[in-house]
Amino acid sequence: MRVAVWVVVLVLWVSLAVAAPEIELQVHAVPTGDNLIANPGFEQGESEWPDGWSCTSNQPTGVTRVWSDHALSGKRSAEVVNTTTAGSGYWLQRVAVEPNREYLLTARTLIEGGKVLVRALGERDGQTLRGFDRRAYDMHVLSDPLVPVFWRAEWVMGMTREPWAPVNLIFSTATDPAPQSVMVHLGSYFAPGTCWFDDAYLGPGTLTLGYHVTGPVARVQVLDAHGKVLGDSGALAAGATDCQGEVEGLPLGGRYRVQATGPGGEVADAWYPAPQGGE
Ligand SMILES: [Ca+2]
Repeated sequence: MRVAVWVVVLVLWVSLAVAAPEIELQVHAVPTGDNLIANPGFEQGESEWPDGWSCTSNQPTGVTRVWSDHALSGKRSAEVVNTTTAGSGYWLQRVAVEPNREYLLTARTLIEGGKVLVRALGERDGQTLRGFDRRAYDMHVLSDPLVPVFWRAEWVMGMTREPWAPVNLIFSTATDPAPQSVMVHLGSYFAPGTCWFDDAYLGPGTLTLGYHVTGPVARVQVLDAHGKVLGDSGALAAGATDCQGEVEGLPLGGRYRVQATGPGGEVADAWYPAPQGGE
């Protein structure tokens, strides 16, 4: 089954010198297989809790979960209410995984406040697998006065976000040892606020890399990390100042480069994922 929901992972802006092309990237993660998560829309269940999901919290009185009737799809979603900077709490589901695979874990997420964590914690032989702890963070506003200084910039997917935008985690099980399962965590990470999750997905996927180049531009190419050309605008008309395109079906775990060449031969680059500097 191909899930025809495209989700925006990240918008990157690369600002360059005057007269050089400017490149905006929009990368979408596309689910391409069966969803390994049970009850992904939190619709099934009786009485108090949705089927297939459990929970954990380090502050059970400060972080509470609600089987919410506020939903993106259907009638229900999974809500987490966090009242303390000392608290974290998650909805949990164990999902079997296979070795040597690239997986997409994503959930549409409404963040009224606080910080969201989407996590795949590896397990093997019934134990947590040390060293396999994959995480993606998101939050509503970067400038929140409660933001601790130790938050790293790459944890934050956007200064502001659209309601029910996805939080995406891409992880590989090409590790030694490989996990036999992951414990999916969807929840609130050490910041007060309320968040909701709906339409979770874990399974195979691809990336669609879109670009928008502005400024004087003669040609745009999309390349992989080895320099192989994956997309090419060809020579643009003289005087062109705008070029858009996209490449579909890219492997989840790859690195990609959009290269824009100006009319004078000057070259601007934008990478996905963005280089991680300063660490
Ligand atoms: Ca739902």
